[in-house]
Amino acid sequence: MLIERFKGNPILTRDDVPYPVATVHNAGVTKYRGKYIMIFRSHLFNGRSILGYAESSDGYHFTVGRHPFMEPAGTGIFKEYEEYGVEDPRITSIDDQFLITYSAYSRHGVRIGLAVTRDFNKIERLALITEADYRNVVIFPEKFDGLYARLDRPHSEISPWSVWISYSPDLKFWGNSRLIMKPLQYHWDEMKIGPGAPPIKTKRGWLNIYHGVFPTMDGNVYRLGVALHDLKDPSRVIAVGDRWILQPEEVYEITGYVHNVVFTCGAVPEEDGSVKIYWGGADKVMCVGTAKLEDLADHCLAHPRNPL
Ligand code: BMA
Repeated sequence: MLIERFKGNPILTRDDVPYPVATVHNAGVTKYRGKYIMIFRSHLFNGRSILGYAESSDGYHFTVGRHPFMEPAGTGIFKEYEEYGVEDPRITSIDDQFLITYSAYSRHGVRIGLAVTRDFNKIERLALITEADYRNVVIFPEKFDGLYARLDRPHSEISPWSVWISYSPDLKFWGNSRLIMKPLQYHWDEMKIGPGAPPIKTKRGWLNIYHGVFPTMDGNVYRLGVALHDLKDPSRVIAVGDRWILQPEEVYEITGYVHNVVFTCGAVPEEDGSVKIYWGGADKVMCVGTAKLEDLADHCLAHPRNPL
């Protein structure tokens, strides 16, 4: 097993939240001042989502903040595009600040918002950084030739749900976009793939832990896979591991708000070469497991497939 599930899973449920929510899932996680900070998604009882805050000293036992962290904006352009809710946050630490990307839902579709914080107390919405029909934007924690880089996942009928890369000088304007990874027909991720956790730097390349979806008669199954990107040029995918690294197996992954889902928005690398991978179980609870970064890189290289 590449990923060892924490025995105390699920680590966070709606019962841990001091305000009324139906779910706790798909959380971005990072470290700040020696603490693990988790920004999680919750469905309200009207089916729309908000983001909550939790913190932990060991990465396993989290305490939830008394109030929501982010709710749909009340003013300006963000109000118009977040009307239906904010979802699936990813956190990247870069330049002494934390960048939080999130899906902004509205009557115009889904696009990506970018908020910035230095202390998880004061948050500023910087920009809406995609048009509609984008989800799953993860920003690299380093710049490349002076440019920020992100993986994202636009959708079109001709080339459905594939992974692209884009660059930006200022986090607001993004370009030089290119498709770099596609779903593979009749494989576990044949229907959709999308970036999961913000990429993690290892000696052998950037690890991109992503999700893949397979359609079945019983609905879609969400699993996790991993790909390795070149350290200097992340648009170059060195290898995509052909086999999944995690699939719904435990009761809290098989049944919940949406059945058969493991979905990651965050993973925290540790100094000992391990990584804590966080995932939502069945869109209802938060889970964690550990893996070795070396093993994940080996997995990509041992069973590689063509990214395109
Ligand atoms: C995707 C997103 C995720 C969710 C997944 C499974 O389309 O909505 O937030 O975890 O479906 O329901």
